[in-house]
Amino acid sequence: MNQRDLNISEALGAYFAKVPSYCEPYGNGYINDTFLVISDKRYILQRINTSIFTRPVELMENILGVTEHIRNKVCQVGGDVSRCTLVVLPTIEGENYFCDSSDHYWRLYEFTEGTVTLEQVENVDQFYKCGKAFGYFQQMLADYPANTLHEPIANLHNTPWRYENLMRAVDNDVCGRLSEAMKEVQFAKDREAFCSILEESHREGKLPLHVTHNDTKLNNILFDEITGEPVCAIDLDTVMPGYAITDFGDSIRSGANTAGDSETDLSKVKLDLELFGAYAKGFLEGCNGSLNETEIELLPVSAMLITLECGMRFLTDYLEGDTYFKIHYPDHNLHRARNQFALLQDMESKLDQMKAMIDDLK
Ligand code: ADP
Ligand code: GN1
Ligand code: MG
Repeated sequence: MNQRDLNISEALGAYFAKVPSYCEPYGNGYINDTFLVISDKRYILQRINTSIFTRPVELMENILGVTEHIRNKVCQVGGDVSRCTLVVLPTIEGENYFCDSSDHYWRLYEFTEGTVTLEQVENVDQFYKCGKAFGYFQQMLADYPANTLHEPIANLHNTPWRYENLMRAVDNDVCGRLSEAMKEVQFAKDREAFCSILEESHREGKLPLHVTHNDTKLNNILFDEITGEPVCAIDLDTVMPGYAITDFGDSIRSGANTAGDSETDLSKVKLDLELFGAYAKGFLEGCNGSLNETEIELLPVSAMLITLECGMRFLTDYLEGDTYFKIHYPDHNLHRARNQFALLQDMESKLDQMKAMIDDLK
């Protein structure tokens, strides 16, 4: 039995008095190690990626607080409490997580039965529903005491900080890769002032902090397998205070690109305006009035900003030797950066159309 198996056995032993009949890798998440466990019923067992989430105990505190809050809210309105959010299960000893002998942290969730996740949208309506679910998630947490939340990853969506980080990587050029990326670095430099657009609005008091999800990809929504209706938002590791519209922007960046984020034929990389409009409609309905005038106005800009930010993160990682994002070949991060910048360029050319669509939804 290898070390990995040994740790799984240890984790299973912490949660189950009798060894479960089944435990296999599950899902397509990129961050944590996820397993489907079958014993008396189905469970999701996860090993938290502590190289990214360095304070797992604080992270679990966030998840417990937020899920309890959502359950209370749904209970108040007589909704389906069993599937409205993740359910953290205790170890035999009553702890909310398990730390194994190799210092790996584990947690066990109820398996949310009768649900599916989607890696790509099959139709526009699914993206509308995804927007509605992430908007609703924010609405339910609108009165959560945000100052009690820990920050699991510092500066995750601090775009000016991401820009500075890129410039540091350019100056250091530790891998000697800068000559391959001059055009992309210039692309980011040309947009330096744009990086601060949300921070400036925040300083002017127009952009409030909300409790946000911060990883608003389509596959972090569970859909009912029969009705196709959204059931809940999962993957709550990055929940922390942030700008509401950053969640909107990251969904558009990841879900409304006409190609995948590793596509190297950049002529295929475009913003799908129909998907943009559908998501915006769903998100605004889900938020149900919790966004102010400035936030609504900045929705298109937030999609552009998060796309620029993500491109800069890929580019930084390329220059620093691929230490953060998993890569499948040596230039993968450079190609991802080019892809994001191509998407941004297309968004820039469609800004007026995006704004008109948002105006129509007001
Ligand atoms: P990652 O952070 O690695 O993306 P996730 O928490 O998103 O990990 O989990 C990975 C996948 O596991 C999800 O996309 C989903 O398919 C499945 N999953 C996670 N939690 C549950 C759950 N409670 N019920 C059913 N499926 C789940
Ligand atoms: C990371 O691994 P994945 O795709 O779930 C990253 C996101 C980026 C995304 C880009 C915690 O998420 O912020 O947008 O890659 N998550 C973290 O593909 O850094
Ligand atoms: Mg996920």
